Amino acid sequence: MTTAKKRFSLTERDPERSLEFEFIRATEHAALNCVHWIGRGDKEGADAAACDAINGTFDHIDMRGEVVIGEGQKDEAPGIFLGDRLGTWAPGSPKFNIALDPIDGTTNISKGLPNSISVMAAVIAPEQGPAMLNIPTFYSEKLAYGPQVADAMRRDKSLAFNLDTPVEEIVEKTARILGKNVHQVVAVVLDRPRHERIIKGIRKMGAALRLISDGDVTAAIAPSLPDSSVDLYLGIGGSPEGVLTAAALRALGGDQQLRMWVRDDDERARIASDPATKNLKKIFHADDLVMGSSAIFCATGITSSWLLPGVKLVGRKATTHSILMRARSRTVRYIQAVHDLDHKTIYLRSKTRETLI
Ligand code: VTB
Repeated sequence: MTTAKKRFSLTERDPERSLEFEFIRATEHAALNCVHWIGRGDKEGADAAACDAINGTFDHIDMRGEVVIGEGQKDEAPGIFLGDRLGTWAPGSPKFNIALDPIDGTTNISKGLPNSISVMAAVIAPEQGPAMLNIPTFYSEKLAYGPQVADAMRRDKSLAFNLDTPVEEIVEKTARILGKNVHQVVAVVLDRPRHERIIKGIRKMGAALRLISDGDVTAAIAPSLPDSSVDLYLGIGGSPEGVLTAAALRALGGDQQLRMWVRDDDERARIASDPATKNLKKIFHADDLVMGSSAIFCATGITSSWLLPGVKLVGRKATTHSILMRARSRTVRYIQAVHDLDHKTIYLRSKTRETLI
């Protein structure tokens, strides 16, 4: 009797273990619900469909989820925002802090381009304060690299680099750490005029540059994936995306340096009263952004990326590819699911009953 009770209490003591699979359902449903928006030139339509599915899925899950990092800050698009509640909020149900981006890469979806995912991170809510840092600036400078580089920098200070290091030196040190020639180092950068200096530096060194149009969560995780062939991610991108990336890196073992980047005087004035602005110059690492030992990261591919293949529709079957990881155990699960669209129903918040996709 006592033994049986103990066995069941594992899930009670560690609600991540069972709820993590509900998170995957939410991103799967978001991906499935926005698949018909691919290529239709309507970012908002796709985003609204993804949010509807995420909200609808959580409306049936007993948990108390508070969104501590949402979207909308940057795009002013439809979204799930800071302070929103996910789950039934049944009394006594597990309490989580949640960061999410129903779609990272809405422009890519609207154009039918690769590299879009539905992504979220969750951390068991601490007694005090959020478990994930809500960065008040729209953008941050980012520099992400894999576990081998992170470990080498910790061991040998002469190999270390940071956001202030000239890009040429970053590339050269990365090559040295990885035992590669400089021209074999692969660096990913968002294709934006603000990155002219970084792009020039990478090209000058003869390293391999991969410019992307949007979606830097997958790009910043890529160096920590064993088979991505990407070594570095550099540049200025969305701050919430940086925190989502940090949750993944806590489970994969790589790292990301992040520093707030103020766009203009209007933004400086807008955030002036935010206590976080005392850290404007600080370089954060993954474990400063996502704190504590409990962190779940999950994502489902919508269109294909370094991280995940996109949704594949063949006849009445849809195949989704997702990744689910926990920082505590460092387990990385790849979950491929085949959905029979004649039978598959999902909950949408906009509808009162389960609907076919
Ligand atoms: C960044 C990046 C995102 O949009 O925020 C980018 O982090 C926006 O950059 O992953 P611009 O404002 O310069 O267009 C994404 O690529 C997609 O939301």
